[in-house]
Amino acid sequence: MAFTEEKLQELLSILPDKVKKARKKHILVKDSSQPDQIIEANTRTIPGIITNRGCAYAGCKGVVVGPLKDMIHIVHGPVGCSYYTWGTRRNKAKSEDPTQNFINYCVTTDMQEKDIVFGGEKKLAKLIDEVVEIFKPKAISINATCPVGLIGDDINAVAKSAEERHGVPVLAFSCEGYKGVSQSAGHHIANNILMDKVIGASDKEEAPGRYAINILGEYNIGGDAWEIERVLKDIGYTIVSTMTGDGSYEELRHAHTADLNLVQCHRSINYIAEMLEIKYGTPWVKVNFIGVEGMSQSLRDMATYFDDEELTRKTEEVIAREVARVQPMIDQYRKVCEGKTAFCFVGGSRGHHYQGMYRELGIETVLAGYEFAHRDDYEGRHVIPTIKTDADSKNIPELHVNRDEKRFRVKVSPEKLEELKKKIPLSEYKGMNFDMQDGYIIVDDLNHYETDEFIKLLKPDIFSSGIKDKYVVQKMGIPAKQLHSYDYSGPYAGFNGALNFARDIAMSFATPTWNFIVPPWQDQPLLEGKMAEG
Ligand code: CFM
Ligand code: HCA
Repeated sequence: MAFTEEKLQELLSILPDKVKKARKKHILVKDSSQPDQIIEANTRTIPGIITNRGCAYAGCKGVVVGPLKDMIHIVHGPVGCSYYTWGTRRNKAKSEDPTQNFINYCVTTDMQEKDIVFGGEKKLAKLIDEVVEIFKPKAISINATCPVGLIGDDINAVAKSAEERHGVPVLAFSCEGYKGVSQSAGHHIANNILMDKVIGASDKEEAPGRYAINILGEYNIGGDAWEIERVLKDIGYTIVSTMTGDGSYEELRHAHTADLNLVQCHRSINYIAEMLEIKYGTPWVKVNFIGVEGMSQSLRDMATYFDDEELTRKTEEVIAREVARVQPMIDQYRKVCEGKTAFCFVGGSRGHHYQGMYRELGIETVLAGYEFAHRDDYEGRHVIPTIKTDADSKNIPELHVNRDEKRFRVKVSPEKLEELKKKIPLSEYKGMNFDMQDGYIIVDDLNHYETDEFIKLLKPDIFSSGIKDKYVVQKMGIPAKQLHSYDYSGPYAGFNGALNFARDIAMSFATPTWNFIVPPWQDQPLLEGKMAEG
């Protein structure tokens, strides 16, 4: 057992009682003898504790809306907020029509003191006029930052009158930063408006090809979506839209025509998946395109859903070809990685997606968690299918693809059911999503103090999280891999991505750089020691 409840109590003991009590609920020492372990999530961060979370505006504009390339995204607020979501998230996009690819622009009203005092609506309206004149975009978004809500600017009214003036759709997102407890609130706001105003807006009823899918919750960081799409197209899938990496307003309008929705990042887009099912009856499945095993399993799950001989054959053919190509090279990198340990703390889904890829490299994750996930992410099923015979279905067997508590159903013959049962394990998931050994840590909304302490106690060989803590950790002599931006490398998804990841992780162990750094606890007295001396 690497860690114990007692050690955790000790780690938290220096905190004020109220804080200690609050944090205790967000940290678990994995113990498989207790299958009902639960973690608290999606609650307000303790002020001053220094966490990695972002705000609702970051989740709406930065994450979900920002990657749509054929729209101009206006930030109504301070230039700093605009610059943050423009420069931090690695939104990558290509377009067949370069006049409709605005991904590199950073457009803002640059609110000043006088706008706060007298209101910023006129400035915003004028900016929309300029944007239409200069760029002629397919559509425009207005994204509210904190001051907009505080002073009461009515962005919906500005959007409506601009729409009438120019005949261009203007979507207003009331995603003021302070809404909710993290960027998660912003995902929800973005999902609602995209569903309300964009998805399904075209009058097309048929998908443009066979096996039509949408890839939801895939943001093309480092080109991930391009690698996934390469493989899916090769197998024969028709990709109606990707939400929202390298995505477009135009594509989104037809998204309702797909046969199946894939959900890569459940946290940020489950709302759209749910609404598409309710409104259009499109089923959805969780996928995980990270790692050779994750990718292969997800492709097989998709083929099982479509239940088509040709598609299944092609799926197996592509998996065999790709694995034969990348696995021997990954195995070489694995030799450098084997036996090492990692921390894997990311936003709302990569915390568990990357745990699988680490395992494929022989690296054990000793601490994992999410910045802002909800309990259904911690407890949700990793991937999918179960088969049950539904009492309501009058004994007609149905294939139930299970996600969280809900299921979608496809009627199948009894013979087909028997055949499928052999392929799909019957399982009911209970417990944590993180597949960790006993004694390791699952932590929600990790903060600066806990990062320091867990590193000292668990001494991971690699730390993976984001820009905010990367450099603190590297100065301790521990390689830090950003799993948000991939440290400007990538893609990391799909088969080629798994190879890139293996190479980058092996490189971070092999570099001689670490020999030049001595962690402070090895050559300096600890704080208590210093105080005792003084
Ligand atoms: Fe989903 Fe994301 Fe993530 Fe996320 Fe993010 Fe991101 Fe992330 Mo940074 S949508 S939850 S809000 S997978 S921006 S592409 S890397 S925290 S783990
Ligand atoms: C955000 C975006 C972010 C930040 C990354 C990081 C991203 O939360 O606003 O902290 O390193 O992936 O770009 O999550």
